[in-house]
This record gives sequence, structure tokens and C-alpha cells, in this order.
Amino acid sequence: MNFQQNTSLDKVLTALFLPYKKSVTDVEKISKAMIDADMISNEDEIVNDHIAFRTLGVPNLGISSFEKIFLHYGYTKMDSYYFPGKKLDAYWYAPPSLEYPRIFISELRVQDLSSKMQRIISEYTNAINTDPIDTIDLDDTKAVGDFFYQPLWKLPTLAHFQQLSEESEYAAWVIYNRYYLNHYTISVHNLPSPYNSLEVFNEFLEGLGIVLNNSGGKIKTSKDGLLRQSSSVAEMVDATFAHNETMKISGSYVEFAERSILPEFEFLDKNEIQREHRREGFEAANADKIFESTYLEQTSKK
Ligand code: OOG
Ligand code: NI
Repeated sequence: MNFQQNTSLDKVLTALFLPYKKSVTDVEKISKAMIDADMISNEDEIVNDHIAFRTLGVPNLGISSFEKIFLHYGYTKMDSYYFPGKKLDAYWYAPPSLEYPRIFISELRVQDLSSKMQRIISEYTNAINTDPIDTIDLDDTKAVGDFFYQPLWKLPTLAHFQQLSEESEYAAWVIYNRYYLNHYTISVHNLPSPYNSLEVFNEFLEGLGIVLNNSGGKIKTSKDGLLRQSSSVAEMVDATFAHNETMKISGSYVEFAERSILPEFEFLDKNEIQREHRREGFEAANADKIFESTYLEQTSKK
């Protein structure tokens, strides 16, 4: 992450990253160990492949609302993905220039849940009659930064959180965590050898005590073999629900991506390789398993 506050987009990304880094202690643990192992000399040298957000697909919320922030900052909407089992839709967004991370935004298909779940969700969202994004000045980086962590609906009850979890752990996560940054992603291919291979980097992480998501295997590989991804299991956070009830629930996590050089650029010299020469985009089958980084089956391994 580059913390030079040069552009408005830098300011927004920094405002997003700092609360996330504070709550996900694995972030700093990994950066420090990477410095100690001479992979990088400071955290700013880590190339952030992408960041991800989760949303609820109801009127005035969801992707069509949330994406306005990043479209305003010059991002371009790219491919869509559909996850029938998890009842999710998603898009990825290409940044205005290559030094910025890609963005992955998913949305719960609330209309596909049981009517009981829909009733619980609407208890929180039905008071939202206009798009909350339209109330902020998108040029005001402070207002945008604050918006990500601002409550948009009342604090959920623990009972509702638990009921939602039974049908959709994603729904429960969003009802509590809202637009909290879900993960940032270390570009493993940019690291010095041998750490630029996900196998080696994962061993390094496990040596630090980082627990990896093993749903579908620790390394998720795209059909073309060129995009490989791993992730930590989410950090557990102390959540305070309505009526001051508390419970430890899943917060956010860290992802690790290795993008290989596209076959048409394999003739290039190593030092000529830029981001545009590597595999772009995302892969639905990889993403489907990465979502589970916040699911109980994974977090209970911690
Ligand atoms: C996003 C999971 C998908 C990827 O890179 O494919 C993903 C989430 O957990 O919200 O991050
Ligand atoms: Ni991701």
C-alpha cells in the first residue's frame, strides 16, 4: 500500500486501509515478517492486487449504490460473476491507472433467500428510502473515508445475526460489518524469488502461525492455471449487538494472489514484465471458496 497522499484516490484508500489494518492483526504481522525476511524494505512496497467489499442486494443499497464511489474515482466496471450456491452476484472494477488496486464488489441476492430471512434483513434496511451514497459529496475524501465505516442501519440483535447465519453466513457478516474493508491482497508474483511462488509464500505464512483457508485446497487455481489465490481465515472480532449482547464473530482477512505471465508475453525479459502482461480479472470458482474465509467452518480452525 502506498501511503503517499498524492491523489484523492490515495486518500480514500488510506482511509479504508487504516481501520482494517488495526482490526486485522495478521496484516502487520505479515508485513513485519516480510521486512525481516528481506522481501520488502517497508510496507509501502507491497503491491495491493485488489480490495473487496460485500453488500446487500436491496433497493438503495447493493452494487448499484456502492459502486458509485469507485466509478467517481475513475474505476471501470468489468466482468460479472454469479455464485448460485451462496446466492451472490459480483463485479470487478479496473482502476484508473495501474498503480491502484482492482476492486471486487459482491452483493447478496436477498430475493433468493427464504421469506423469513428477507423479513429480518428488511427490518434493518427498509428505513433506507434514498441511496445513502447520494447524500455525500464524492469529491470530499474525508466524507467518503468516513462513509465506509458509518452505520447505515441500526445495530442488529444477536438473535437476528444467528438466524441469518443459519441460512447465509454472508448475510450475517454484512448485517454486522456493513462496508468494512473485507480484505486486501498481497501480489505474491511481485516478491523476490523464491517467495514469488504461492507454495513458498504459504509456507512462510504458516510458519508465522497464519491459518489459511483450505476450502477447495489452500491454493485456488483458475481454469487457465494463470491466477492462483490463497487467503487467511478471518480474524475474530468482539462484536457488540443491540441490548449490549456480545459475541466473537468473523471480521476481515488477508488474501494472497499470484498472477502468471500471459503466454503471449512469455518471450519478454523478466525486468520488462509489467502488470498488463499478467493474467487479469478474477475467477468465479476461486472466489466461491475465498468467500468462506469468514465462514465458521474456516474460522473455527483458528
Ligand atoms: C470476496 C471473495 C472473492 C476473490 O479475489 O475472488 C475474492 C469476499 O470474501 O467478499 O476475494
Ligand atoms: Ni479477493
